[in-house]
Amino acid sequence: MFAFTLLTANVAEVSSSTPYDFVLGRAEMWRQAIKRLGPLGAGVFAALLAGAVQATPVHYSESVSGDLTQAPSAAFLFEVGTNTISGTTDFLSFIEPVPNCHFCVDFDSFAFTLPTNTKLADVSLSFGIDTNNVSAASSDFTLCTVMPCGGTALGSQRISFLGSSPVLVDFGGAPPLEAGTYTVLNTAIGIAELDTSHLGMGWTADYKWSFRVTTIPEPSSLVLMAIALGGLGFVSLRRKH
Ligand SMILES: [Ca+2]
Repeated sequence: MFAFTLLTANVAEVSSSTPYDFVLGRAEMWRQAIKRLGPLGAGVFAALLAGAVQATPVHYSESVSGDLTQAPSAAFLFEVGTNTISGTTDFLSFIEPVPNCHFCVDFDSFAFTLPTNTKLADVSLSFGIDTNNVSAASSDFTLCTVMPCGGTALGSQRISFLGSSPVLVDFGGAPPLEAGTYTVLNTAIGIAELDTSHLGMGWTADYKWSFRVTTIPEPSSLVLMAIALGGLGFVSLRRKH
């Protein structure tokens, strides 16, 4: 955008049939296109430029890329848009020991980074659950600024998987969050057994986290955009005179 402005500012000094003329021709083509779009033309143009350089949000699925661990080992670099983390969590209790599993638990923790000039606008969790002989099924999630969370919790929230889905997760009012690295720690999972003599009681929940990340306009970006739009106006005035 900035280079484009410098070129248009030299319009009166450049004679025809130079390499500059080709670039200026393209600039004039864009100016005319924006003019035809009307007052919103400049905004549309800026949005198209921003979209052209925007990266793709994260979409992580345990079924494709592997199980997340209780001690957070996965770290995701989020991008502007809705980033999703999906998987399965469970608490299965067996009164009679079965091979490799008397109390089977699956905690899922992870870390994420918000790039510079972005913020985490909101977080939601959707889920579905299968239960067997339980009256309660829940998980506690804690938001921290470092891994694995020692003494730096920003907030926590208990999610009942027997409640309605999705849930807006605010971790005790922590979001919106500025750029940085954070951890979502699955700190505990709960169960209430209806009948302790029952074999294979417990619950299994499929879940999907949705992290909506938005852009924070940089003051310098706003200045550059104003200069660029001023350049477009400069070209227009020179053409008229
Ligand atoms: Ca899992």
